[in-house]
Amino acid sequence: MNEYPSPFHPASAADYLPLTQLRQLQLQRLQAAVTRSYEYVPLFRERMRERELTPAAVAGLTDIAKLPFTCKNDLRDTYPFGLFASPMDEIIRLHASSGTTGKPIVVAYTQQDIDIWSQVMVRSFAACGLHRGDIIQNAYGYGLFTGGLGAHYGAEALGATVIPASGGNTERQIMILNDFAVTAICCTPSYFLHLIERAVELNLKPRHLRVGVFGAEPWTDAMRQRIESIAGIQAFDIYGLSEITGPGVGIECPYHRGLHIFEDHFYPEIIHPDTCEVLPDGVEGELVLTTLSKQAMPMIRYRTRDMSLLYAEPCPCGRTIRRIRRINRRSDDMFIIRGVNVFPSQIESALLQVDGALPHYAIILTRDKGLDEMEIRIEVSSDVISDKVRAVEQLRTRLSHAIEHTIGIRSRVTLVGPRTLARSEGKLNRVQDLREG
Ligand code: DLL
Repeated sequence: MNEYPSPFHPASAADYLPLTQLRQLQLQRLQAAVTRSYEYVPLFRERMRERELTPAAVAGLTDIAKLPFTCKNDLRDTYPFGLFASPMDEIIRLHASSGTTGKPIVVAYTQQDIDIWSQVMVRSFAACGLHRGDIIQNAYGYGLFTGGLGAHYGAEALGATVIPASGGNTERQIMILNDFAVTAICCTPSYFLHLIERAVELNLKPRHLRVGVFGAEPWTDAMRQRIESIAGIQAFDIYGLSEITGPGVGIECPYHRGLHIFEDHFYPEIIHPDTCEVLPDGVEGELVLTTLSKQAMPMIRYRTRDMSLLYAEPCPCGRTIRRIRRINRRSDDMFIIRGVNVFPSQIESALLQVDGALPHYAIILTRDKGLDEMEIRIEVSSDVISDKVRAVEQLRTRLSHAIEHTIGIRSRVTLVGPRTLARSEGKLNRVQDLREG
């Protein structure tokens, strides 16, 4: 028996707008977003001028196809604040995420941006059946990563009790889950699997837990079944990315037939990753998102590199906002380890800073007791090999520190002799992902 009122939250009304009203709202917001970017973001204005376009070109929603794309490298090239569309004294928060080389990319929020982010998180939690009275353990990392604070503010705005556990320290997480009668948990799916397997081992399976809100990395239906059967909970897939806002761009509803995108704020398109042509519903391609209400850093046609498709048919839950298929791969070589996004080019830029390493390396991803492990095999030059063992050890330590400094997490570094790693004429796949699920 549910002792609390119906999980419907007033903020969720926007999930069910009549389509004509939704499209009208999207068009108005798109026009405002394009005007704002044109006025305040030089890079966007230049690209519009190259195409001989002004904001007046957007007379209908389909005109979005005329607009230039934005990509991660644009954030790198304008690092740190070059794409901001608000003066610094209106920006109340910065977050950061992995860039493709040594520096991260920076994202910014005004008070209104934070409020809208909280609202989409409220709608996300409500779609998972959570409400006032729920006790939510937030095990996403707090810090520059958007997962921690994004879920935190959303849980508070929902009226739930939030426990800012942050990531790591598995035994303490298990103690809190049990002692605080936690009803919902937010974390990456791979971390939850590790957590629940440890809890079962310790005979401490949480008794009150009924919902998991899992995202920030790809996971499969097989993984969902495993999580649900071990933990006895309902597991929901939540999607988002820093450039667009953070978690809460999209979420599953109880039907689990894809992720509803909160498209009154984030307008989705699917394009062919090579030709960039817009693809029809039902056809797989790269997800492109436009922020319709963001002030501090509007993103027009941001290429997420996440591969998905838009479902044409309405969802039985009655929400009118469209759904995308769960994301299971990307159109670039980024991979996610322990919730952290990593580009092989970041590893390359780290090891090139250290003398004695050759730019030949392989990344091997495995999973041990549910936790991601990363080994990086790096070729060393023959002068180092002929030196003493101590010199080799010093090189290994320097490389390991350089990589950790760049991507923020530790890896096992193995040094291998010259010409032992695979070479390729074309694009070499440096990552061997041996993790299951
Ligand atoms: O991962 C935001 C987030 C936090 C989402 C907590 C969900 C929960 P970034 O660090 O910028 O932001 O990484 C964004 O992570 O482009 C996807 O490749 C991947 N990703 C995020 N959610 C999912 C998901 C956060 N549910 C990048 N399924 C995205 C698959 C996901 N991939």
